[in-house]
Amino acid sequence: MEASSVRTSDFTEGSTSVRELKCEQIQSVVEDVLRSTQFIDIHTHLFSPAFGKIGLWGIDELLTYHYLEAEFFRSSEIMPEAYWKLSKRERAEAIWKALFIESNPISEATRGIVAVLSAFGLPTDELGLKEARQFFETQPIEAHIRKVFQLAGVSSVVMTNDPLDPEERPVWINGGQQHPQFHAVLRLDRILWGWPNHWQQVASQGYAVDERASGKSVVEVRRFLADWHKRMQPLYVAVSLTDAFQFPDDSVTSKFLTEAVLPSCRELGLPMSLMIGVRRQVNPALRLAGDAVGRADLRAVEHLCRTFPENRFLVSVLSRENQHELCVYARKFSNLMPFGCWWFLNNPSIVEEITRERIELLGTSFIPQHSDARVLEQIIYKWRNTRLTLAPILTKTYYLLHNDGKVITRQGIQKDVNRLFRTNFEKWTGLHAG
Ligand code: RAT
Ligand code: ZN
Repeated sequence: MEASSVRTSDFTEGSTSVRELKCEQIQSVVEDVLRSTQFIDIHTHLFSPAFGKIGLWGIDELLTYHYLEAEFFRSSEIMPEAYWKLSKRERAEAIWKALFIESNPISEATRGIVAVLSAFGLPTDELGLKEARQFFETQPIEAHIRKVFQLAGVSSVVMTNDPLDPEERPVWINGGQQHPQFHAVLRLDRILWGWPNHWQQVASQGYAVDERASGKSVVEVRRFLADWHKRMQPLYVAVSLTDAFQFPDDSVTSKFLTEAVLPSCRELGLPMSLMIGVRRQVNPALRLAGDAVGRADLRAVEHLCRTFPENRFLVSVLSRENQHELCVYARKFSNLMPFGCWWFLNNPSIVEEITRERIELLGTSFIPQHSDARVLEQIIYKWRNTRLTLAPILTKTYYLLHNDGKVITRQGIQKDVNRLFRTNFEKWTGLHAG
Protein backbone atom coordinates (compact mmCIF):
# COMPACT_ATOMS: atom_id res chain seq x y z
CA MET A 1 0.00 0.00 0.00
CA GLU A 2 1.46 3.33 -1.03
CA ALA A 3 1.02 6.19 1.35
CA SER A 4 1.17 9.74 0.10
CA SER A 5 3.56 10.57 2.92
CA VAL A 6 5.12 9.10 6.02
CA ARG A 7 4.73 12.24 8.11
CA THR A 8 4.48 11.72 11.80
CA SER A 9 4.02 14.33 14.47
CA ASP A 10 2.25 15.13 17.70
CA PHE A 11 -0.40 17.82 17.71
CA THR A 12 -3.28 18.89 19.90
CA GLU A 13 -6.96 18.34 19.31
CA GLY A 14 -8.99 20.33 21.85
CA SER A 15 -6.98 19.87 25.03
CA THR A 16 -5.55 16.40 24.22
CA SER A 17 -2.29 15.72 22.53
CA VAL A 18 -2.64 13.19 19.70
CA ARG A 19 -0.12 11.43 17.49
CA GLU A 20 -0.41 11.20 13.76
CA LEU A 21 0.05 7.58 12.66
CA LYS A 22 2.48 6.54 9.97
CA CYS A 23 0.99 4.39 7.26
CA GLU A 24 2.81 1.32 8.49
CA GLN A 25 1.47 1.80 12.03
CA ILE A 26 -2.18 1.75 11.01
CA GLN A 27 -2.66 -2.02 10.92
CA SER A 28 -1.33 -2.69 14.41
CA VAL A 29 -3.30 0.22 15.89
CA VAL A 30 -6.52 -1.00 14.25
CA GLU A 31 -5.90 -4.50 15.62
CA ASP A 32 -5.13 -3.13 19.06
CA VAL A 33 -8.23 -0.91 19.15
CA LEU A 34 -10.47 -3.80 18.04
CA ARG A 35 -8.89 -6.05 20.66
CA SER A 36 -9.21 -3.61 23.54
CA THR A 37 -12.70 -2.22 22.83
CA GLN A 38 -15.55 -3.92 24.65
CA PHE A 39 -18.42 -4.51 22.23
CA ILE A 40 -22.14 -4.66 22.89
CA ASP A 41 -23.67 -7.83 21.45
CA ILE A 42 -27.00 -6.47 20.24
CA HIS A 43 -28.78 -9.74 19.42
CA THR A 44 -28.31 -13.14 21.04
CA HIS A 45 -30.45 -15.99 22.32
CA LEU A 46 -28.55 -16.12 25.62
CA PHE A 47 -30.21 -15.84 29.03
CA SER A 48 -29.00 -14.56 32.37
CA PRO A 49 -28.72 -17.06 35.27
CA ALA A 50 -32.17 -16.00 36.55
CA PHE A 51 -33.69 -18.03 33.70
CA GLY A 52 -32.15 -21.28 34.92
CA LYS A 53 -31.88 -24.15 32.46
CA ILE A 54 -33.06 -22.24 29.39
CA GLY A 55 -29.72 -20.44 29.46
CA LEU A 56 -27.51 -22.80 27.44
CA TRP A 57 -23.81 -23.31 28.05
CA GLY A 58 -21.15 -26.05 28.00
CA ILE A 59 -19.80 -28.51 25.49
CA ASP A 60 -22.91 -30.64 24.88
CA GLU A 61 -24.95 -27.53 24.06
CA LEU A 62 -22.14 -26.17 21.90
CA LEU A 63 -21.94 -29.39 19.89
CA THR A 64 -25.71 -29.65 19.36
CA TYR A 65 -26.03 -26.07 18.04
CA HIS A 66 -28.38 -26.20 15.06
CA TYR A 67 -25.69 -24.80 12.74
CA LEU A 68 -23.66 -27.95 13.52
CA GLU A 69 -26.67 -30.27 13.31
CA ALA A 70 -27.23 -29.14 9.71
CA GLU A 71 -23.61 -30.02 8.90
CA PHE A 72 -23.79 -33.30 10.81
CA PHE A 73 -26.53 -34.70 8.57
CA ARG A 74 -24.24 -34.13 5.59
CA SER A 75 -21.45 -36.23 7.12
CA SER A 76 -23.25 -39.00 8.98
CA GLU A 77 -25.36 -42.00 8.08
CA ILE A 78 -27.66 -41.21 11.01
CA MET A 79 -31.01 -39.92 9.74
CA PRO A 80 -32.82 -37.07 11.51
CA GLU A 81 -35.57 -39.36 12.88
CA ALA A 82 -32.95 -41.54 14.62
CA TYR A 83 -30.93 -38.52 15.76
CA TRP A 84 -33.88 -36.90 17.55
CA LYS A 85 -34.41 -40.13 19.54
CA LEU A 86 -30.94 -39.81 21.08
CA SER A 87 -30.27 -38.03 24.37
CA LYS A 88 -28.47 -34.64 24.28
CA ARG A 89 -25.20 -36.33 25.32
CA GLU A 90 -25.53 -38.99 22.62
CA ARG A 91 -26.25 -36.35 19.98
CA ALA A 92 -23.18 -34.39 21.07
CA GLU A 93 -21.08 -37.58 20.86
CA ALA A 94 -22.37 -38.37 17.36
CA ILE A 95 -21.56 -34.83 16.18
CA TRP A 96 -18.15 -34.88 17.82
CA LYS A 97 -17.32 -38.16 16.05
CA ALA A 98 -18.63 -37.16 12.61
CA LEU A 99 -17.43 -33.55 12.45
CA PHE A 100 -14.34 -33.49 14.66
CA ILE A 101 -12.81 -36.97 14.63
CA GLU A 102 -13.73 -38.37 11.24
CA SER A 103 -13.48 -34.99 9.45
CA ASN A 104 -11.31 -31.94 9.80
CA PRO A 105 -13.41 -29.15 11.36
CA ILE A 106 -12.83 -26.50 8.70
CA SER A 107 -16.32 -25.00 8.42
CA GLU A 108 -17.08 -21.76 10.29
CA ALA A 109 -19.29 -23.43 12.92
CA THR A 110 -16.93 -26.36 13.54
CA ARG A 111 -13.89 -24.07 13.76
CA GLY A 112 -15.84 -22.23 16.44
CA ILE A 113 -15.80 -25.29 18.69
CA VAL A 114 -12.05 -25.66 18.24
CA ALA A 115 -11.55 -21.99 19.11
CA VAL A 116 -13.68 -22.26 22.26
CA LEU A 117 -11.86 -25.37 23.47
CA SER A 118 -8.50 -23.79 22.89
CA ALA A 119 -9.57 -20.52 24.58
CA PHE A 120 -10.01 -22.59 27.75
CA GLY A 121 -6.75 -24.50 27.19
CA LEU A 122 -8.65 -27.74 26.46
CA PRO A 123 -7.43 -30.37 23.97
CA THR A 124 -8.97 -30.25 20.50
CA ASP A 125 -8.06 -33.83 19.59
CA GLU A 126 -10.03 -37.03 20.27
CA LEU A 127 -9.85 -36.51 24.02
CA GLY A 128 -11.43 -33.07 23.69
CA LEU A 129 -15.02 -34.03 24.41
CA LYS A 130 -14.28 -35.98 27.60
CA GLU A 131 -12.02 -33.29 29.03
CA ALA A 132 -14.36 -30.51 28.01
CA ARG A 133 -17.26 -32.20 29.81
CA GLN A 134 -15.19 -32.46 32.99
CA PHE A 135 -14.15 -28.82 32.67
CA PHE A 136 -17.59 -27.31 32.02
CA GLU A 137 -19.30 -29.43 34.69
CA THR A 138 -17.13 -27.82 37.36
CA GLN A 139 -17.57 -24.17 36.37
CA PRO A 140 -19.69 -22.00 38.71
CA ILE A 141 -22.00 -20.17 36.33
CA GLU A 142 -21.54 -16.56 37.53
CA ALA A 143 -17.73 -16.72 37.40
CA HIS A 144 -17.90 -18.60 34.12
CA ILE A 145 -20.06 -15.86 32.55
CA ARG A 146 -17.54 -13.23 33.64
CA LYS A 147 -14.69 -15.23 32.12
CA VAL A 148 -16.57 -15.84 28.86
CA PHE A 149 -17.48 -12.15 28.48
CA GLN A 150 -13.87 -11.21 29.12
CA LEU A 151 -12.58 -13.73 26.54
CA ALA A 152 -15.18 -12.52 24.04
CA GLY A 153 -14.42 -8.83 24.64
CA VAL A 154 -18.07 -7.92 25.18
CA SER A 155 -19.41 -5.74 27.98
CA SER A 156 -23.03 -6.86 27.67
CA VAL A 157 -25.35 -8.97 25.57
CA VAL A 158 -28.93 -8.48 24.46
CA MET A 159 -31.29 -11.42 24.99
CA THR A 160 -34.36 -12.43 22.95
CA ASN A 161 -37.35 -12.52 25.30
CA ASP A 162 -40.70 -13.90 24.25
CA PRO A 163 -43.53 -13.06 26.64
CA LEU A 164 -45.51 -16.04 25.31
CA ASP A 165 -42.74 -18.56 25.90
CA PRO A 166 -44.00 -20.90 28.63
CA GLU A 167 -40.49 -21.35 30.07
CA GLU A 168 -39.65 -17.66 30.16
CA ARG A 169 -42.92 -16.19 31.27
CA PRO A 170 -42.82 -17.44 34.89
CA VAL A 171 -39.39 -15.84 35.38
CA TRP A 172 -40.72 -12.44 34.33
CA ILE A 173 -43.92 -12.82 36.33
CA ASN A 174 -41.90 -13.65 39.43
CA GLY A 175 -39.69 -10.55 39.38
CA GLY A 176 -37.68 -10.93 36.17
CA GLN A 177 -33.96 -10.46 36.01
CA GLN A 178 -31.58 -7.67 37.00
CA HIS A 179 -28.24 -8.91 35.67
CA PRO A 180 -26.44 -5.74 34.48
CA GLN A 181 -24.76 -7.53 31.55
CA PHE A 182 -27.93 -9.06 30.08
CA HIS A 183 -30.47 -6.71 28.49
CA ALA A 184 -34.00 -7.71 27.56
CA VAL A 185 -35.72 -7.49 24.18
CA LEU A 186 -39.45 -7.90 23.62
CA ARG A 187 -39.72 -10.45 20.82
CA LEU A 188 -43.09 -10.54 19.09
CA ASP A 189 -42.98 -13.35 16.51
CA ARG A 190 -45.87 -15.20 18.12
CA ILE A 191 -48.00 -12.08 18.00
CA LEU A 192 -46.97 -10.52 14.72
CA TRP A 193 -46.99 -13.59 12.47
CA GLY A 194 -48.10 -16.45 14.73
CA TRP A 195 -51.36 -14.84 15.85
CA PRO A 196 -53.76 -17.67 14.77
CA ASN A 197 -51.85 -20.14 16.98
CA HIS A 198 -51.13 -17.81 19.88
CA TRP A 199 -53.95 -15.30 20.35
CA GLN A 200 -55.53 -17.58 22.95
CA GLN A 201 -52.40 -17.35 25.09
CA VAL A 202 -52.71 -13.55 25.03
CA ALA A 203 -56.41 -13.91 25.88
CA SER A 204 -55.56 -16.25 28.77
CA GLN A 205 -53.30 -13.52 30.24
CA GLY A 206 -56.45 -11.36 30.59
CA TYR A 207 -56.56 -9.38 27.33
CA ALA A 208 -59.77 -9.10 25.30
CA VAL A 209 -58.40 -10.25 21.92
CA ASP A 210 -59.85 -12.49 19.23
CA GLU A 211 -58.57 -14.68 16.43
CA ARG A 212 -59.35 -12.16 13.66
CA ALA A 213 -57.61 -9.35 15.56
CA SER A 214 -60.89 -7.44 15.45
CA GLY A 215 -62.86 -5.43 18.03
CA LYS A 216 -60.74 -4.39 20.99
CA SER A 217 -57.78 -6.58 19.93
CA VAL A 218 -55.55 -3.70 18.81
CA VAL A 219 -56.14 -1.68 21.97
CA GLU A 220 -55.62 -4.78 24.07
CA VAL A 221 -52.37 -5.70 22.31
CA ARG A 222 -51.16 -2.19 23.13
CA ARG A 223 -52.08 -2.75 26.77
CA PHE A 224 -50.23 -6.11 26.63
CA LEU A 225 -47.12 -4.37 25.24
CA ALA A 226 -47.24 -1.65 27.90
CA ASP A 227 -47.50 -4.27 30.65
CA TRP A 228 -44.61 -6.31 29.26
CA HIS A 229 -42.57 -3.16 28.79
CA LYS A 230 -42.94 -2.47 32.50
CA ARG A 231 -41.96 -6.04 33.36
CA MET A 232 -39.00 -6.48 31.00
CA GLN A 233 -37.65 -2.96 30.45
CA PRO A 234 -36.62 -4.06 26.94
CA LEU A 235 -34.13 -2.14 24.82
CA TYR A 236 -36.16 -2.73 21.68
CA VAL A 237 -39.03 -4.71 20.18
CA ALA A 238 -38.14 -7.44 17.66
CA VAL A 239 -39.56 -9.78 15.08
CA SER A 240 -38.17 -12.17 12.48
CA LEU A 241 -40.04 -12.17 9.18
CA THR A 242 -40.01 -14.38 6.10
CA ASP A 243 -38.75 -13.51 2.64
CA ALA A 244 -42.44 -13.11 1.67
CA PHE A 245 -42.98 -10.23 4.11
CA GLN A 246 -44.94 -7.38 2.54
CA PHE A 247 -45.95 -4.06 4.01
CA PRO A 248 -48.60 -2.76 3.79
CA ASP A 249 -51.00 -5.59 3.03
CA ASP A 250 -54.19 -6.97 4.56
CA SER A 251 -52.47 -9.36 6.98
CA VAL A 252 -52.68 -9.35 10.78
CA THR A 253 -48.93 -8.60 10.73
CA SER A 254 -49.51 -5.29 8.89
CA LYS A 255 -52.48 -4.42 11.03
CA PHE A 256 -50.70 -5.01 14.33
CA LEU A 257 -47.56 -3.27 13.13
CA THR A 258 -49.48 -0.17 12.05
CA GLU A 259 -52.06 0.08 14.79
CA ALA A 260 -50.44 -1.50 17.83
CA VAL A 261 -46.71 -2.22 17.78
CA LEU A 262 -45.33 0.88 16.03
CA PRO A 263 -47.55 3.32 17.98
CA SER A 264 -46.48 1.58 21.22
CA CYS A 265 -42.82 1.83 20.16
CA ARG A 266 -43.28 5.57 19.61
CA GLU A 267 -44.99 6.02 22.94
CA LEU A 268 -42.41 3.96 24.84
CA GLY A 269 -39.41 5.32 22.91
CA LEU A 270 -38.35 1.89 21.63
CA PRO A 271 -36.79 1.01 18.28
CA MET A 272 -38.23 -1.90 16.30
CA SER A 273 -35.91 -4.61 15.00
CA LEU A 274 -36.90 -6.42 11.81
CA MET A 275 -34.95 -9.51 10.79
CA ILE A 276 -36.16 -10.31 7.29
CA GLY A 277 -35.58 -13.20 4.90
CA VAL A 278 -36.02 -16.54 6.62
CA ARG A 279 -37.80 -19.36 4.72
CA ARG A 280 -39.18 -21.36 7.57
CA GLN A 281 -38.98 -25.13 7.70
CA VAL A 282 -38.00 -26.01 4.15
CA ASN A 283 -36.88 -29.30 5.72
CA PRO A 284 -38.94 -29.85 8.88
CA ALA A 285 -37.10 -33.10 9.68
CA LEU A 286 -34.13 -30.95 10.73
CA ARG A 287 -36.24 -28.94 13.23
CA LEU A 288 -34.42 -25.71 14.18
CA ALA A 289 -31.83 -26.43 11.47
CA GLY A 290 -34.56 -26.78 8.84
CA ASP A 291 -34.95 -23.06 7.96
CA ALA A 292 -33.48 -21.56 4.80
CA VAL A 293 -33.18 -18.14 3.17
CA GLY A 294 -34.99 -16.22 0.46
CA ARG A 295 -34.61 -12.84 -1.15
CA ALA A 296 -37.15 -10.41 0.29
CA ASP A 297 -38.90 -7.41 -1.23
CA LEU A 298 -37.35 -4.51 0.69
CA ARG A 299 -40.02 -2.12 -0.51
CA ALA A 300 -41.69 -3.21 2.73
CA VAL A 301 -38.80 -1.55 4.62
CA GLU A 302 -39.08 1.52 2.38
CA HIS A 303 -42.79 1.83 3.19
CA LEU A 304 -42.23 1.41 6.91
CA CYS A 305 -39.40 3.95 7.12
CA ARG A 306 -41.28 6.53 5.04
CA THR A 307 -44.71 6.04 6.64
CA PHE A 308 -43.41 6.05 10.19
CA PRO A 309 -40.62 8.65 10.33
CA GLU A 310 -40.92 8.85 14.10
CA ASN A 311 -40.15 5.15 14.53
CA ARG A 312 -36.57 3.89 14.53
CA PHE A 313 -35.91 0.60 12.71
CA LEU A 314 -32.99 -1.76 13.28
CA VAL A 315 -32.91 -4.00 10.20
CA SER A 316 -30.98 -7.15 9.32
CA VAL A 317 -31.64 -9.04 6.10
CA LEU A 318 -30.71 -12.68 5.64
CA SER A 319 -30.27 -12.82 1.91
CA ARG A 320 -26.94 -11.79 0.46
CA GLU A 321 -28.85 -10.39 -2.53
CA ASN A 322 -30.72 -7.90 -0.30
CA GLN A 323 -27.63 -6.29 1.24
CA HIS A 324 -27.03 -3.62 -1.36
CA GLU A 325 -30.66 -2.43 -1.30
CA LEU A 326 -30.55 -2.24 2.48
CA CYS A 327 -27.55 0.11 2.31
CA VAL A 328 -29.27 2.26 -0.29
CA TYR A 329 -32.41 2.50 1.84
CA ALA A 330 -30.28 3.48 4.85
CA ARG A 331 -28.98 6.40 2.77
CA LYS A 332 -32.58 7.47 2.15
CA PHE A 333 -33.96 7.01 5.65
CA SER A 334 -32.08 8.13 8.74
CA ASN A 335 -34.56 6.17 10.88
CA LEU A 336 -33.09 2.94 9.44
CA MET A 337 -30.07 1.31 11.11
CA PRO A 338 -28.69 -1.76 9.26
CA PHE A 339 -27.20 -4.27 11.64
CA GLY A 340 -25.40 -7.60 11.68
CA CYS A 341 -24.47 -10.32 9.22
CA TRP A 342 -26.96 -12.86 10.36
CA TRP A 343 -26.98 -16.70 10.41
CA PHE A 344 -25.90 -17.94 6.93
CA LEU A 345 -24.13 -14.61 6.37
CA ASN A 346 -21.89 -14.90 9.40
CA ASN A 347 -18.92 -16.32 7.49
CA PRO A 348 -15.73 -14.34 6.91
CA SER A 349 -16.07 -14.12 3.11
CA ILE A 350 -19.60 -12.73 3.28
CA VAL A 351 -19.04 -10.54 6.33
CA GLU A 352 -16.12 -8.99 4.51
CA GLU A 353 -18.13 -8.21 1.40
CA ILE A 354 -21.10 -6.79 3.31
CA THR A 355 -19.01 -4.74 5.73
CA ARG A 356 -16.87 -3.18 3.01
CA GLU A 357 -19.99 -2.16 1.16
CA ARG A 358 -21.60 -0.72 4.28
CA ILE A 359 -18.51 1.35 5.09
CA GLU A 360 -18.32 2.63 1.52
CA LEU A 361 -21.98 3.64 1.49
CA LEU A 362 -22.67 4.51 5.13
CA GLY A 363 -19.36 5.40 6.81
CA THR A 364 -19.77 4.46 10.47
CA SER A 365 -23.57 4.82 10.60
CA PHE A 366 -24.40 1.12 10.92
CA ILE A 367 -23.86 -1.74 13.38
CA PRO A 368 -21.53 -4.31 11.77
CA GLN A 369 -22.33 -7.41 13.74
CA HIS A 370 -24.20 -9.27 16.47
CA SER A 371 -23.37 -12.83 17.51
CA ASP A 372 -26.79 -14.53 17.47
CA ALA A 373 -25.22 -16.87 20.03
CA ARG A 374 -27.51 -19.52 21.50
CA VAL A 375 -24.87 -21.07 23.72
CA LEU A 376 -22.86 -18.83 26.05
CA GLU A 377 -19.33 -19.76 24.96
CA GLN A 378 -20.14 -19.15 21.28
CA ILE A 379 -19.58 -15.44 21.85
CA ILE A 380 -15.87 -16.23 22.27
CA TYR A 381 -15.37 -17.52 18.74
CA LYS A 382 -17.99 -15.37 17.03
CA TRP A 383 -16.50 -12.11 18.29
CA ARG A 384 -12.96 -13.34 17.74
CA ASN A 385 -13.81 -14.03 14.11
CA THR A 386 -15.57 -10.69 13.72
CA ARG A 387 -12.46 -8.88 14.97
CA LEU A 388 -10.23 -10.95 12.65
CA THR A 389 -12.41 -10.14 9.65
CA LEU A 390 -12.84 -6.47 10.54
CA ALA A 391 -9.14 -5.70 11.11
CA PRO A 392 -8.02 -5.81 7.45
CA ILE A 393 -11.21 -4.07 6.31
CA LEU A 394 -10.70 -1.11 8.65
CA THR A 395 -6.96 -1.06 7.96
CA LYS A 396 -7.61 -0.79 4.23
CA THR A 397 -10.18 1.95 4.87
CA TYR A 398 -7.63 4.04 6.82
CA TYR A 399 -4.90 3.39 4.24
CA LEU A 400 -7.18 4.81 1.59
CA LEU A 401 -8.07 7.80 3.74
CA HIS A 402 -4.41 8.36 4.55
CA ASN A 403 -3.64 8.30 0.83
CA ASP A 404 -6.40 10.82 0.29
CA GLY A 405 -4.51 13.15 2.63
CA LYS A 406 -6.24 12.79 5.99
CA VAL A 407 -4.22 12.58 9.21
CA ILE A 408 -4.96 9.22 10.85
CA THR A 409 -4.80 8.97 14.64
CA ARG A 410 -5.44 6.27 17.19
CA GLN A 411 -8.10 8.49 18.74
CA GLY A 412 -9.91 8.75 15.41
CA ILE A 413 -9.83 4.98 14.92
CA GLN A 414 -11.04 4.43 18.48
CA LYS A 415 -13.95 6.83 17.94
CA ASP A 416 -15.04 4.95 14.82
CA VAL A 417 -14.80 1.51 16.48
CA ASN A 418 -16.75 2.82 19.48
CA ARG A 419 -19.42 4.16 17.20
CA LEU A 420 -19.73 0.93 15.18
CA PHE A 421 -19.76 -1.48 18.09
CA ARG A 422 -21.21 0.60 20.93
CA THR A 423 -22.51 4.11 20.55
CA ASN A 424 -24.73 3.65 17.47
CA PHE A 425 -26.64 1.10 19.52
CA GLU A 426 -26.52 3.08 22.76
CA LYS A 427 -27.90 6.17 21.07
CA TRP A 428 -30.54 4.24 19.14
CA THR A 429 -31.84 2.46 22.25
CA GLY A 430 -31.04 5.02 24.96
CA LEU A 431 -28.83 2.45 26.68
CA HIS A 432 -26.47 4.27 29.01
CA ALA A 433 -22.79 3.68 28.44
CA GLY A 434 -21.14 1.39 30.95
O1 RAT B 1 -29.37 -17.68 13.90
C1 RAT B 1 -30.20 -18.40 14.45
O2 RAT B 1 -29.91 -19.08 15.42
C2 RAT B 1 -31.59 -18.50 13.89
O3 RAT B 1 -32.09 -19.73 14.23
C3 RAT B 1 -32.62 -17.55 14.39
O4 RAT B 1 -32.77 -17.70 15.77
C4 RAT B 1 -32.51 -16.12 14.20
O5 RAT B 1 -31.31 -15.64 14.67
C5 RAT B 1 -33.66 -15.39 14.89
O6 RAT B 1 -33.42 -14.65 15.85
O7 RAT B 1 -34.79 -15.57 14.45
ZN1 ZN C 1 -31.43 -14.74 16.39
